[in-house]
Amino acid sequence: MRIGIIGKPSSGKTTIFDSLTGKDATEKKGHIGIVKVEDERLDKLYKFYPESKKINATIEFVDIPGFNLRDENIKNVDGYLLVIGAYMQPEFEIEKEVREIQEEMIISDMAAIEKRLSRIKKSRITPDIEQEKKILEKIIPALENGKTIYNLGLKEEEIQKISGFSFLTLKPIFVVINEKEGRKGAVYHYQEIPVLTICGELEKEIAELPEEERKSFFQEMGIKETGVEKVVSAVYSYIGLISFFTIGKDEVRAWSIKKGTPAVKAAGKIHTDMERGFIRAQVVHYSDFISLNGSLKEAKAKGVLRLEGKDYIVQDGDIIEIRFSV
Ligand SMILES: Nc1nc2c(ncn2[C@@H]2O[C@H](COP(=O)(O)OP(=O)(O)O)[C@@H](O)[C@H]2O)c(=O)[nH]1
Ligand SMILES: [Mg+2]
Repeated sequence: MRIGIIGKPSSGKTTIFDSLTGKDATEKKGHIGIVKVEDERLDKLYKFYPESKKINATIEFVDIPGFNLRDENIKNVDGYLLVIGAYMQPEFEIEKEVREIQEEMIISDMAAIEKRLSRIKKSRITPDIEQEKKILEKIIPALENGKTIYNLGLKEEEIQKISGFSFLTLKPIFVVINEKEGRKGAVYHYQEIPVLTICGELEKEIAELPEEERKSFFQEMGIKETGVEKVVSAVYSYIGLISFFTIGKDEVRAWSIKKGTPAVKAAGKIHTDMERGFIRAQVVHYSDFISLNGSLKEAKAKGVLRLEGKDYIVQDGDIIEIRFSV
């Protein structure tokens, strides 16, 4: 999962990026930062395998300077965090700022579709191309009416079919209001788009504190949730992500996938060989595993450890082992 941070100059993109990817970022290279997704369940699973390595699920954030549609980073993300610099402008309109960005994205997607359709006109129509054409022709009127592809309610297989275009409006947008200190607590709404309020400067200071000091700082300031926690939980719920786990003596690891992902695709997330040579997924749910004190043997005896086929829809909290052969 990769989220691009966009917005006007000086809105606070880099400040927010630093606060999200500060000390906790496992890796930080220039304007890309990888952030660990905290999960208590993973910590509990790790206790059964203390010799192993604990690996959290991650979200990548990209600080995108300026909104240049030719910037490859703009396309190469799964969603956008649009920063609105409320700290410097007491009056701001979320709707206007979102619309401005969306309109540019719509124009860009529209141009890509028109280019493709005029190519298709000149080529031999195979059933595959016919199908693609149908989807593109369904998208056009929506874009013309100022709607995004994301809100069009396309089926998963239709989205798959057009994934090669990297359409900008197919990606979700989150709004972050970069608020002045002391003005926090305000609640904003904009249609169905999640709007988070973060005080960038303050969050950046927090991110720079050593771990031990952060807790007491939170208490003093009355902060319940940090900016990172807010953003990560918004990304998970709005994009519809769930986590599954793999456990063993080498590593205990959390993986994030979209709700509704079949076992064979989840396997592919771990390793392409596992998708290619998929045989079965051995599955036990986290809650069963914990209530049986981490005993896979007990889980098997109780019938909660089972073998599932490639179409099994992975559930949040499933602990999975892939049987495969290549
Ligand atoms: N007072 C205040 N200053 C901020 C805040 N966020 C950013 N700034 C300042 O505004 C300037 C531009 O911020 P920056 O994050 O670089 O904006 P970018 O151009 O969107 O990346 C910097 O000098 C920041 O220190 C904020 O919440 N409060
Ligand atoms: Mg910047």
